[in-house]
Amino acid sequence: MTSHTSEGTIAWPADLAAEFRAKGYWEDRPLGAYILDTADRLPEKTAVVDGDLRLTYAELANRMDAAAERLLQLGLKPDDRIMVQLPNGWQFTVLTLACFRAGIIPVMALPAHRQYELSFLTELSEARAIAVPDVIKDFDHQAMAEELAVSIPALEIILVSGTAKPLNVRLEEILAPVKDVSAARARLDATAPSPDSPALFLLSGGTTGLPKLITRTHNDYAYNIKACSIPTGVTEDTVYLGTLPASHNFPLACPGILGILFAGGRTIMLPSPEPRKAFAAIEREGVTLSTAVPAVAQRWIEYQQEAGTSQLATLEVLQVGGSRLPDEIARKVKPVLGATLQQVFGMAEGLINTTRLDDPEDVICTTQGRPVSEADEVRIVDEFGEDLPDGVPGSILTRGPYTPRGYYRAPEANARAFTPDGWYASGDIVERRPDGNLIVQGRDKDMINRGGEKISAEEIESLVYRIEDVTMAAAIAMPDQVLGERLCLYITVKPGREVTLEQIQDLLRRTGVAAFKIPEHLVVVDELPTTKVGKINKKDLRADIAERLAAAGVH
Ligand code: OOB
Repeated sequence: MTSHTSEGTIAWPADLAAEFRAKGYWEDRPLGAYILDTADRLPEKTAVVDGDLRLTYAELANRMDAAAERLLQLGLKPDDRIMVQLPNGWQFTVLTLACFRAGIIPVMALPAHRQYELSFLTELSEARAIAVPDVIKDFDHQAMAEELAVSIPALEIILVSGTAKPLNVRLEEILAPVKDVSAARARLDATAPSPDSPALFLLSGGTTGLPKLITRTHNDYAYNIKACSIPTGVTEDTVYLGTLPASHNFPLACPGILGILFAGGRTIMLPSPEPRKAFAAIEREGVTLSTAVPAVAQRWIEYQQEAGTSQLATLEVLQVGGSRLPDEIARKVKPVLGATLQQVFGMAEGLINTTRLDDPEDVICTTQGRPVSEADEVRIVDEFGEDLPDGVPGSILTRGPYTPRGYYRAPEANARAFTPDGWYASGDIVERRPDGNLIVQGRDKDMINRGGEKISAEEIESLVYRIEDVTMAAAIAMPDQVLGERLCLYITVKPGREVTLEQIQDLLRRTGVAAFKIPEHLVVVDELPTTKVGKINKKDLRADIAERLAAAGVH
């Protein structure tokens, strides 16, 4: 492991790596090889559907290899990074697979990210290319990419899906098929990336400051995908609807789009979970499996209760995760949507827990399940790191064959989030039941979970301090009926000054911060409560906002 990116990556200890191989968790194959296998086995079967466009496995594999070669011809080299900011569509899938084949590392940005996040991620990853759509909902992603390239000289190549300006590269040309792919395939096979090397960078939910990059290797990610496919019951008959942003680990690989492509099923790519369109896609394609965050599951339930459609007849399983699913909503999934609920408590850093499809109703509706692999190690500990008995909530620690040992180039964050012997502390407060199922009870990380999108409180606070009249700022989670949580900001201001929510929102928008991170509620106070050691007491603030909401009649 001598590549540029592997230097910033903490590898698993050699003895463990050997054990993961011996036990068959790591198969030492690059991710692209699994797709080629499926294409050999089921060439004529439909792999990817996006609106009217349908790609068979043979066509998908053809485009994957053709695109991999074209990316290399553009001047990208194995181990180079490419920022990927694309909505759910066939282009996302083909580009991602092409990167895996060429050994180019996609950095999985979110469609909602803006200048602020993208410039940080581009610099941290030293990306040489970026792939964006032209315009989405009036926002000009191409112009944003061009601005990024001006301020970051290393970013040389702009790929644009849709209409590309003359100096940029049209993504669809890169992703086009070739007549005969065999020569390209042979060349790519000969230079296939090492299975131990980074395959992609996922983004951390972020507890401190800006997002961190999580290196996922071919070996560990392939195992993530395979291990998740078992409890979800993926086969070549699975028809999967992906509506959550595909750059999230959950719809990408748990088992997600990649799991379905490994198994020979069919994936339907849809850029939004809006029920009318999602239900129509489910009916048209005979979708059997989909993935939602709790807010989306709730929307689907409400829509189905109102509209009483017969469009969900084929839907067998709905996976729900990303934030805590309230038990009351969990109980409605089967009766209203007709699908078996699978709760998923996972993280881009690795560990995935799921309920099993044949679990008793009580487990499915009130727990977040158990690890997908027998090799996942989970401990629940108190504040001194001592193991707690079942039934007592504590901090979760985890290790395993698909849970990396550290963030990319982030020694400080690593010192905080990883123990010296490689346990990752996700910051979730979890109770383990005697039957092994986990219940997420809360968290001790300074993060807001807005309908599954994670917001670091510290990141927002540091931006708000750019307003001179703000003397203290604290971002906290405010309970919300729809999203579970929204971002609420408490501030104190200089005497005689006034700072409004609009002013703060405006500043963040101008800074180019993703819309989901913009505070939705502001409370200006004379003083912020502090703890004994002088830190802002966020527990008191959360109680305060709950009281204020109750007083205002919001439940
Ligand atoms: C998923 O991944 P991330 O990296 O966006 O966020 C991870 C964090 C967890 O540490 C936890 O705080 C929260 O999201 N979370 C849940 C949860 N699932 C995730 N909290 C309560 N209940 C759940 N079911 O969110 C993610 C990655 C892969 C699969 C599923 C979710």
